Amino acid sequence: MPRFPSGFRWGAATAAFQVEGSTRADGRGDSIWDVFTRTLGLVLDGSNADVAADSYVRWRDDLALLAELGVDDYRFSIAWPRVQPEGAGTAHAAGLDHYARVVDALLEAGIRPLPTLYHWDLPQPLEEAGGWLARDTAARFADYAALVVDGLGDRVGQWITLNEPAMTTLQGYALGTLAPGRTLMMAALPTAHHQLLAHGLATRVIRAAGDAEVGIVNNHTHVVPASDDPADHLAAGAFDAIYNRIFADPVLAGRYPDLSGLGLDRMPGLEDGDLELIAAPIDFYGVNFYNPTRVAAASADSEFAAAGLPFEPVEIEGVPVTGFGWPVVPEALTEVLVSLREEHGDALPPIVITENGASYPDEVVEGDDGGRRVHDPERIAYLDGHIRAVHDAIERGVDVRGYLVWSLIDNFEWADGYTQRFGLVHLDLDTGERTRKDSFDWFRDLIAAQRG
Ligand code: IFM
Repeated sequence: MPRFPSGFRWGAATAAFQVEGSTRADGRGDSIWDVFTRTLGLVLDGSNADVAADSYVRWRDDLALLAELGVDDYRFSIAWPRVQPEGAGTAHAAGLDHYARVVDALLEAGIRPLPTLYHWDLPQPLEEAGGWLARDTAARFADYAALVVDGLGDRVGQWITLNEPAMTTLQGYALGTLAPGRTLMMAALPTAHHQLLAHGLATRVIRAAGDAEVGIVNNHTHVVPASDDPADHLAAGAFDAIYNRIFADPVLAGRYPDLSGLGLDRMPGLEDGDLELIAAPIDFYGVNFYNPTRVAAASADSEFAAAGLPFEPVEIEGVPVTGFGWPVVPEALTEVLVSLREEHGDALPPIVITENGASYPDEVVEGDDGGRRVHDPERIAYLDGHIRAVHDAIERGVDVRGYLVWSLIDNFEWADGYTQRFGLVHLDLDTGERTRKDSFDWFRDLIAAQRG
């Protein structure tokens, strides 16, 4: 592995709903995900996150694993329904106290807490009032952010506002494959703008409270046209707009991309002054990356054409795939990073890779010492390739400051339940037992070697 610049930060990530469990403990309210998981047939294996990795209870075990890995940063998220069970009102002390304990213990262990304020668990009462379709939800998010920053701001020096607003808009409100399970197709677009507005309002709250750093996390894919056919290029441009640019351009450049390929002349929901708020300077830009996407013009008889969409993702042939069937193409991460730099130049804030990783169907076996082991060479190869891809981007002039593996531990993979395992640590779903995978040892050794 090539050497990264000194000061480069290594870490691991999780999210509240995916690991915490204890969904009814200490007065936590329902989120859209509690309701989604209770609806028969929406989660692949019929599971829920009532226990998940039990991290609300076993957080000290997770902390011990992080310390053993030797990470600089731990990215976790704060559950909005623990802080405001009804999505409004004063801070619920028991909820905030939990995160205060976690943050204090991380700091004591020399690990920097990197909390995300919103990783998809919208309080259900807010969904019933319109969810992210309602502009008011952005204001509610700013109120919630103020409570959290007031409670933890003396100890937290870096905040992430939102995680992957694209997935909330596209899968949550357009396709219905994630909570809240709405199938509004193009009518879902106001949720993109309202989430970005929420980011802008929360950024203002964080700035007003002190000198903590702030950033947002977007999921990026490298979009490749399926052929040289101009129709495929147009389709790829439209896909790039709806997946990457609608969420990145307003934050990084204060404008929405050209939406004409999607049949729109302006972003729905946009009001005067919004873009100035959304584009307020941030201290870092979080990139989540998993795979590239090959895009063709929608064929006439496809479900995409039927839904009025001009594009259709098509298979990338001849590359390995993850357990999810996602193509493994590490160079695509370099391309995403270099393109961001080429497009935004010095206006691009330092980048942190806030998530990268892969699911594989891991199995626990008996190790040479009679203990439990998980051999996951494919995950090691995936991580190795993508970390090298980040290094290549740095060599090509991109200012990348950190890399966080998704995920510390196997967890509730949303609508796919527990069928996909992303962890460096294996989770026994019956007992909650944690077993280090080979990738855990590999990442620990990589961090140590980079420091040595
Ligand atoms: O598990 C998710 C995470 O919550 C958001 N980014 C992608 C991961 C893998 O699907």
